[in-house]
Amino acid sequence: MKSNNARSDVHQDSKKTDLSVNTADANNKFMTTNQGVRVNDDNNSLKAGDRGPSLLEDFILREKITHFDHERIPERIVHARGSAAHGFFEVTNPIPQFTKAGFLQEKGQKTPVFTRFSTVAGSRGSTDLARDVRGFSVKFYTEAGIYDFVGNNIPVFFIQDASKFPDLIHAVKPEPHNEIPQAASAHDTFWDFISLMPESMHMVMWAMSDRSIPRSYRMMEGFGVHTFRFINEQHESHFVKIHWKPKLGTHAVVWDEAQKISGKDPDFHRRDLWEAIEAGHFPEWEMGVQLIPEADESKYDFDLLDPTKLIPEELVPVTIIGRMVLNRNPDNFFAETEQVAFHPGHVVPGIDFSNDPLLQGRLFSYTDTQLSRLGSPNFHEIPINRSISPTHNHQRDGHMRQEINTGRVSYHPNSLGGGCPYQARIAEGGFASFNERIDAHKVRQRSDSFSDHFSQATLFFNSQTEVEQGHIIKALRFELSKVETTAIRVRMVGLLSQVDAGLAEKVALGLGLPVPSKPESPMNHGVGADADGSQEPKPLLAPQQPSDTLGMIRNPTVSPTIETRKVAILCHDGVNETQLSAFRALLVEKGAKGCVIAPHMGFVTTDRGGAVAVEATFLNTSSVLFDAVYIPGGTAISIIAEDPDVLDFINEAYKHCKVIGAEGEGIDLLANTYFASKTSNNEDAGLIADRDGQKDFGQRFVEAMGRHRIWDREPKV
Ligand code: HDD
Repeated sequence: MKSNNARSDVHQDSKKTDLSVNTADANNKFMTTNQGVRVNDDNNSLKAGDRGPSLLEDFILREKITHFDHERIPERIVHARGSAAHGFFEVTNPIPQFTKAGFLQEKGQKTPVFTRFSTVAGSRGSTDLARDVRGFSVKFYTEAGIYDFVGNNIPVFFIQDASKFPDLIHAVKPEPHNEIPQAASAHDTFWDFISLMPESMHMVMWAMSDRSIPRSYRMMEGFGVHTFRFINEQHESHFVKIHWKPKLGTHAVVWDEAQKISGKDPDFHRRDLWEAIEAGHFPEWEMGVQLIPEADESKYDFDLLDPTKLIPEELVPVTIIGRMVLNRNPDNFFAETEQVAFHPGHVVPGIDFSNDPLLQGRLFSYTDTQLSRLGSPNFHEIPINRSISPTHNHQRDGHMRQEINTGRVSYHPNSLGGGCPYQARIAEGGFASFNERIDAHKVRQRSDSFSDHFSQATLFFNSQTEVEQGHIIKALRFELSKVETTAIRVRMVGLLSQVDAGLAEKVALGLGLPVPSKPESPMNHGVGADADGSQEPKPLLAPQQPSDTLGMIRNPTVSPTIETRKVAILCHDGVNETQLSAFRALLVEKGAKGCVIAPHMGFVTTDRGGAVAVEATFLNTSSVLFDAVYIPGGTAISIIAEDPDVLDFINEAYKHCKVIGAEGEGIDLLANTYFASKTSNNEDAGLIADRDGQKDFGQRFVEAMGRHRIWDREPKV
């Protein structure tokens, strides 16, 4: 599958061309029925007299209503809420020595992709800002067939064996008797399950960190979670973990903000992704791999097959091999984002599976779920799922079959069809599974090498800054305080004491509980009762050095850019036009976006008699939807100085540790806010106040905003 650059560029658009066969544009066209008959009156059903009953004969009405009645399909059992975009993957550093995957062979080679991000627990209409894991799925339309990456924004998982997945999801979903709460893990059944599953503790640490409340889909890492295999031309295998690193850095909001965004704009992440792409700010990630030779399978003190463990980047560095750019929004949400069907079992030659028991179960689940969700084994024919490389086999018929197979042969081997379609030799691109030797007893058992449930949870906690640790503690206090059954809270504090004594103490304090001297054994509740009864967690791993890559504040992917970030510009009639214009020009120069907010829509007049278009009002927006706030001067600032909505706006920005810039009389607006006594930079690094028109105001604002949040302020709020 070699390709030169010219051919690659054609290939990059090949999925777009493929989809164009199915796109429909009604511009300048007549309205018709689904049978192609032109409709003369779409407003009145056929009746016996203008006041009489409707007639069964009205095929136009019957067709329209029948179709409407069947518009919904079952939502995904998990990851129901999501958003997606088209784009391409480009190889920047080919690694043919490790994989023969055709789409990874040449520098500059491009492959079309369709990428969907999601939350896990909520329904299709739930808020984007739930505290939850985010799905990160990429469909690669390669010349050798579809490759699906189906990962998350967290590198480990709650459970080690697929047989527990239905239990995990039943526990986190709204409780079955009253369907409460929606898109939230803060309830009894979730924590009941978790408190009996010590293997979940590593993932619990991630889920309670700010990773589970991202600022944007564009600012999340992605992880394949499982160890997969790369297979090269010599049929040699390397274990591989796949990572995505966002160009804009990994960033989060704070929990109070997340909850408020859920009310102000539950589509916050969906809108952010859509608007960024529409504005030409194409989201971008680097793809990296951690490669482990087959011979090193047992080198580490954790098991590569255990999905509750990660490989610290200090042990095996991440090698960047390509980049993904999302540059086109879908034309139709249902046809593309809703109907796209991912499957970790969709692999191409050069990529293969490991024996991770979670992955092995997933290999069954994803086709099965599409059958009930999309209703037919022909879901691969839906345009968004269709491979751009030709498909030929003897699978036939079924609901909604699109392909018209010619000839009389639908079996193999055959002589009547000349033996077609042919099987491909490996050299011809035929897929051959890695010939791993397996010599074992058939058992329902978990390897002892899976039994250390706490060491990496501790590693994660120790790798966080004090601010981030504080957020984990608060998140656990929040979640567990919503749990009504005291015994569950006690069990959880017991488990946390195995991660870190200080963590357990602080969470317990918030819950008004003592820390138990010994965690309760899940075996008291029938967990771990296997043949030898030995599923108690065992520490296996040597203590590990904290790693900056596990946190967000010190994470090497953190970037000081303010590109695509949103700044609220608080305006009023009489606003200082010179300051406002200079500031807006600065934002444009830095690739950021300003939004003029005023007491009313329409226009505000400037001090020089100009007019500035207003984009939002203090009534219809909120500071939680912005990354920073700017207040230009203007002698009439008192117009908004007493407005509680304006004061709330500034106070919330303060509370969420955002940068606030104020010039001239704009500074006076701070008098009634938490900033009241802090109008000099020395007192708050996030307050950029300039009464005298100093030249470096813009530069200082951009630098401060590039820090994302002013965490030094947090202890005060
Ligand atoms: Fe899953 C969807 C990611 C474990 C069963 N999963 C789904 C999606 C993502 C993941 C991102 C949404 C795909 C989309 O956008 O359409 N799932 C994961 C990860 C896992 C994981 C990273 C652990 C490492 N999943 C997992 C297990 C099972 C499933 C163990 C079942 C045994 N997942 C499903 C599913 C879904 C799904 C029921 C629902 C909708 C779909 O597949 O297409 O089959």
